Amino acid sequence: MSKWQSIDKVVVVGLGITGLSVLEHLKRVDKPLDVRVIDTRETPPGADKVPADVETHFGSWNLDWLLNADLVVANPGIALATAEIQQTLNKGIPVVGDIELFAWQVNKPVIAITGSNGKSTVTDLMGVAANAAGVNAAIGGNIGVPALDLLKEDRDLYILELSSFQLETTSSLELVCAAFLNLSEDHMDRYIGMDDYRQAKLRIFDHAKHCVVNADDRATYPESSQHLLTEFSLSGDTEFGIERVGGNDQLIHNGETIVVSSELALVGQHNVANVLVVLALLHNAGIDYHKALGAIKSYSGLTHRCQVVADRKGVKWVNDSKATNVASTLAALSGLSLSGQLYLLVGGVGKGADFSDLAPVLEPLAIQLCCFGADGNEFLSLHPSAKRFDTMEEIVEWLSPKLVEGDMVMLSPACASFDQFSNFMARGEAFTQLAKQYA
Ligand code: UMA
Ligand code: ADP
Repeated sequence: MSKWQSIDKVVVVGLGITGLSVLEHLKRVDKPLDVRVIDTRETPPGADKVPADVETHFGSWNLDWLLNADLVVANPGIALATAEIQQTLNKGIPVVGDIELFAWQVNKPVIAITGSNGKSTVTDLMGVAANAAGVNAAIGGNIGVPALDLLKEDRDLYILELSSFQLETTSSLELVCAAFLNLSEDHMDRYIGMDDYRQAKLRIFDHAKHCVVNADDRATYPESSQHLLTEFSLSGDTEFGIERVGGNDQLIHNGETIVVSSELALVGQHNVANVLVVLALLHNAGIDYHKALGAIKSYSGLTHRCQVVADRKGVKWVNDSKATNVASTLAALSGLSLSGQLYLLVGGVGKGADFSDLAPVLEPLAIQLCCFGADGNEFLSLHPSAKRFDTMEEIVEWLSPKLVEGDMVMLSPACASFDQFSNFMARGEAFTQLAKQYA
């Protein structure tokens, strides 16, 4: 029986690229629906693209519309705990997200990836690897392409990056395999604590045939013992793991060396873990990873993740704008070896995080900590060098005359960007422009 049988009135909450993809999808459902859109923003992104026959309510909630709907489809930026959404749920009206609508429609295998860090890298590399192995695969979800848009083209495999926000409103997504990469503090302005955040992420395993979990981070394991687990680790003896030989990591599957870390264009231990996950996902999806090894080795990563954007006069400028939490900044600092000084740019929207884990890692480094943005003050006590600025422009203007060969200027802010930029890409591009101007 079609999920749509008893649904006539649909209210979409939140526009943006998700809301627009939902509106398009609802047009493709094979029954006429009465569709309305609420967005609490006065001029939400995408407002000019709403079809003329869809009624809109912008700038506030419309409880009357919500409480008279048969189905509410919420943007991932809307927390289920929001009072108006709670009232809707209390009346027995289902509230789902775009990923749930995707689950209702999709008829091809789906792989999904969640975790606090590394989701986009693993998702993108999975897409590259699956296609290299001859599978017609598409990637989407939190990575920036709404999942429903993927269904406009016929593919043999869908690979989704899923945020905890998206998983909160997803309950029937069947997966050939799912990976939970790691768990570290993030989005503490949305969740009531780490367990609440973890439980949202664990929903990825609810209908997954194979579960790829991180043996170095037990928080990634499902609570029920009924799941088929595939473990990966950078330290233990697991199905997918590493053996250190002469300073090089050999990436191992069941004792067999698949690839050596020095052959990978990706750098850093965290990326070795990401590649292990990709190998595990390919294997569990029945895709021969040997056919993808060339593509995996030459994959150099996404922009805005530890990306060298200028390298002049012996000074490297590194854009790690996607480091929006403490663990990702720690990953960027891990194993960093410099002959000169590190100018580290941190700050933005802290999302209620505790930044103190950075202090012991910063302590032994030759570092100048440059703090900016809304929550820049939160970093001032982490290192004696910490200095407060308002903007990245001010920082770069101040530091550029001091740079000497061997130094590095790195934006790895441990914060979201919304105080000063529309998103992390805009922040990374602004940094790249400054690097090009001052390098
Ligand atoms: N909002 C309102 N009122 C509304 C609706 C939304 O104030 O009525 C606010 C939300 O609180 C939120 C923002 O608007 O701050 C989100 O809306 P948006 O228009 O930016 O959303 P989309 O463009 O549809 O983007 C969403 C995801 N955004 C969020 O989850 C916040 C994108 O992830 C995702 O790529 C896209 O769908 C496609 O799936 C972004 C993100 O920041 C990259 N994700 C978080 C992260 O990675 O940490 C989870
Ligand atoms: P996400 O989509 O989960 O935000 P990304 O792949 O976009 O993940 O990377 C976000 C940030 O985290 C970047 O700064 C990147 O260098 C860092 N990172 C990538 N993979 C990992 C990992 N496995 N563990 C910790 N940090 C990581």
